[in-house]
Amino acid sequence: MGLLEKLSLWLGGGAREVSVVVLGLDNSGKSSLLRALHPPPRTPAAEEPPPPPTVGTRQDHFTAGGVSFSAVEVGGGRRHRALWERHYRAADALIYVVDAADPLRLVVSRSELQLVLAAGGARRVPLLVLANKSDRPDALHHLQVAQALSLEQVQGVPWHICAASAASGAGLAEGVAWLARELRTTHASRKGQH
Ligand SMILES: Nc1nc2c(ncn2[C@@H]2O[C@H](COP(=O)(O)OP(=O)(O)O)[C@@H](O)[C@H]2O)c(=O)[nH]1
Ligand SMILES: [Mg+2]
Repeated sequence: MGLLEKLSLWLGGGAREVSVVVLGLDNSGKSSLLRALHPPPRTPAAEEPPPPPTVGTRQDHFTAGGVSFSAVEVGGGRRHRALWERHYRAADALIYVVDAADPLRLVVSRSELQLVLAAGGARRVPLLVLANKSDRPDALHHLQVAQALSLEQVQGVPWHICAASAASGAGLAEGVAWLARELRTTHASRKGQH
């Protein structure tokens, strides 16, 4: 069973549409992450040739087990911002992918994340940060990534960071399980308001 189908089960089954937007700088591993999550179960990404670099605003979209998944690149400069803003505003959750083995770009990644969160305005959707490429020996510890991104200053948004590897699949189940718990809570409290 793919992780997204599991997510759907964790959410209580049914045909619930959960839209998860995946953002992050170019080369952080968004396409690889989607490939790792994409059903049916695939061979580990490490055994396949790497996905071609995403040019401009290529968008991945698929639905699995009632979970609708879409990815939009943040990279490629500010000119694409309107596009990811639109997707973020419509999303139920955000996965923000960071290349933990690229410390020089963490500052850029932090300011992009801050822009994304600011664009969300009053909408407060769960934020899962994946410190990706944790399989690489030069990868920073996920707590160092959290510090570099100033995650402790993120307010009003439930967030979680975990070490992950889109190449091996490590850490993805933990991250997706956290997301599912948060989404369940959000849905439950929304229902409670009606
Ligand atoms: N070692 C390692 N390499 C990764 C991982 N995830 C992605 N990559 C590599 O990083 C590069 C960029 O990945 P890609 O998914 O295209 O990034 P995107 O631009 O964010 O979509 C590719 O060469 C991938 O094979 C990972 O978890 N570990
Ligand atoms: Mg890509």
